Amino acid sequence: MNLPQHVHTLIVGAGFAGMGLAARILQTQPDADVLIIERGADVGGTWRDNTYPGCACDVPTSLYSFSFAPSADWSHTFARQPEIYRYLKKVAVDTGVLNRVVTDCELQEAHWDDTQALWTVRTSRGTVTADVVVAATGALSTPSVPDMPGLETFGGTTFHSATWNHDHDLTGERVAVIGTGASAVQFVPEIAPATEHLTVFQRTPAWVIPRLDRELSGSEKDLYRRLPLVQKAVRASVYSFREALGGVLAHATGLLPAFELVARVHLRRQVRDPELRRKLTPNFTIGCKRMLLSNDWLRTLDRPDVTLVDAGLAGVTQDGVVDAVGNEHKVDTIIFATGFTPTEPPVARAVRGSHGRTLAEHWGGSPSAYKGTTVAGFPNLFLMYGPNTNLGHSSIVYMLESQSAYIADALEVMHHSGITALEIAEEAQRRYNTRIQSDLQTTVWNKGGCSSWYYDSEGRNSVQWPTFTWKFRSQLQRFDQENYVSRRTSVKESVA
Ligand code: N01
Repeated sequence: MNLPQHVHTLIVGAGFAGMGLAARILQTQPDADVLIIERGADVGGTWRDNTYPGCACDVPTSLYSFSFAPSADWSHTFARQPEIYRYLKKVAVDTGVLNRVVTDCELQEAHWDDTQALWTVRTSRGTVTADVVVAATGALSTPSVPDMPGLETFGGTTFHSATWNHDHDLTGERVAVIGTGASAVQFVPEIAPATEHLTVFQRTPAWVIPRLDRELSGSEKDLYRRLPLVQKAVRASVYSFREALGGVLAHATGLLPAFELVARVHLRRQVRDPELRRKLTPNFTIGCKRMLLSNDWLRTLDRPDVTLVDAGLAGVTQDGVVDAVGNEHKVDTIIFATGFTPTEPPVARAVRGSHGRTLAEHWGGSPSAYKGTTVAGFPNLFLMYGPNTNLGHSSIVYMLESQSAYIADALEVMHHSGITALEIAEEAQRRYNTRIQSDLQTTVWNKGGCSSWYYDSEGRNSVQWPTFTWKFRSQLQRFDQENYVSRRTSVKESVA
């Protein structure tokens, strides 16, 4: 599909967020003037890009899927990456969203023209104007690679877990893995048996609990197909359990020692070496960093052909990695499992608001938004998975669907009221964020004694949602026009 000259609603990104919003809009208005631009060659977002061995969802799939597109085909309670990618491609076809996607089309720059109340969007496939832009680019889409001295001199192979090099055979190689987060715990057990030696560099140990995963039987799948209400009930029960967990992490941190006990027993069962157990025991409250789910990560680290280095990193030589105590670990390949840049999303550097500054300049390293969705100074711009919408316990798809409902409602309000420009009032955004930051103070994410990617360069937690997810949904179920400054023609009228 080619890029038109103008579109009413331009969505950037065809992952869970962008596809979900487009599907929601098309459900009620099949002729809606909505288009998605996608930098990749296909829909699927993070589930298209992350193809590392063992890649799977660490939230039960009954909840980590669209509420409007249940599937009875999942192989396990925690679905694997290939089937989630297949699912998204199928949803794109079934909902008609695929016909609205321009692939291989990367957003390069977008600026707001206040006089015309219009976004001009420059992409790798030409320029398009839009009344409304939605940034659905994902918080965990741009790989972060640490700036390690000497990395450019390394003679072997390097890649990031999110851009796995499938052409490179790790069999019989000495491999270094940097990082011990949610991605590493999934692929390290998969590659360890093939490598000659695996050296895992850990900066901070994480609490790990068992993944209660199981294969879904044929009769279960049949039941879901014949009685969709049963599957709905399962989804509701998983949701309720996750909400209860969220309640503990946010409001009842006194109960967390019970979870810590589970993690300690898991560690004791899987690792025989007491010194290794010591290295793997965190010194912060469980839940402060994302709890990791794995049945084989800890056991893998106990293998004789796997070494855990917790001394920190000093740099890279031509044929190895040097740790902070000066030992050189000779390796053929370095795999970075070092996560992403959620508090510095590249889209923020590309989008320029009414004052001529980019979102990144406006944020100054500390993102904030109203309801994680709109930002003062950036009319007719909506963010999905924006600041303070991330979860440590439940499905981001639930949050994204809440945002979809809010944005779709905003578009309807604009249409019916003849509004050409809509912008959150600065005071409403400020009040909202004061409350979010205050609510975060009592949560494990803020007081659990860890450092995490939830904190931005200003030391502010601009990533986590601080409480139950139903509260987010109830705040976003209706577009609250009264908190916005809206313009119908060229005269700005404050309705705040
Ligand atoms: O990244 P991470 P990830 N030197 O940020 C270490 C989601 N996800 O790709 O803990 C040395 O969790 C860093 O150390 P430390 C999920 O939300 C979802 O694993 O910061 N080490 C850490 O160990 C997850 O949280 C699914 O001290 C460095 C690791 O690298 C998010 O993606 C599946 C370093 C990074 O861990 C990211 O996961 C997988 C440095 N300079 C992932 N910089 C689902 O199933 C970083 N590290 C939905």
